[in-house]
Amino acid sequence: MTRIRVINPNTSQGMTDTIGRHARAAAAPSTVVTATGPAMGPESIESHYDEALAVPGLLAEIAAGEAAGDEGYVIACFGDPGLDAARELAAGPVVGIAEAAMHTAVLLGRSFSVVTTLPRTAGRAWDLARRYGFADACRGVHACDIPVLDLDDPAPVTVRTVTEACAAAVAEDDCDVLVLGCAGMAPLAPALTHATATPVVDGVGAAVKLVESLLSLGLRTSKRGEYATPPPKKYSGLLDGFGL
Ligand code: 2AL
Repeated sequence: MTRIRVINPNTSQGMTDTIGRHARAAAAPSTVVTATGPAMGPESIESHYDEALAVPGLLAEIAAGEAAGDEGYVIACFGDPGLDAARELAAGPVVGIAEAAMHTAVLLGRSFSVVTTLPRTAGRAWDLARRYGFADACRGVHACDIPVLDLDDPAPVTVRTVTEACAAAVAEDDCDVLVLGCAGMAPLAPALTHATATPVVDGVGAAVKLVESLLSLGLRTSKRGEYATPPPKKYSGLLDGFGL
């Protein structure tokens, strides 16, 4: 049995439930998926401000997972918020959905485009493509202009808008693969694959499978250097209790 904690870093319970269902569908029968969300933070993450303030709650969920015996973690938000800090805190592997989706996409084709939510999130997607070494493979980042919470139990018009954005990305960029830029889009992946005749990678499923793979290979985050446990110190004010 493998225990994976899938953390939705925003506080939308509906989105946590959707992510949990999707993660369990992707997971092996022997994997126990715990889908959680933070007790504090923004209800959706669609700005740098949201992202920064989502990280303390996310790290508290990593700490809770360590206490509960979880062996690996998925950060289920496309900005991969707090990824480096989470790797410092957790003993087991931590994978973000953007890095999982982008790494998976380049195994399926020579190029990919990202379809994301609001236009203001496109810069972060580009930053991550560069960080992970995919600046050449990433042909474009296309925003649907849909707020994150509209993707939870989406209306038909929302599904239509995402489908049109995916079709436009393929037509304009001539990309081989599409990457979904929000955890809330995960349930749409099969229909979008069909509609665009293009592989559509959802990062939630990809990250669950990557964490399972790393664990089954006996691989863990290196604790030799930058991802070693941070030095103990006092944290104060609202962050009282975060000191290690
Ligand atoms: C996201 C996501 O995956 N979850 C969230 O709150 N915001 N991504 C995005 N591009 O807006």
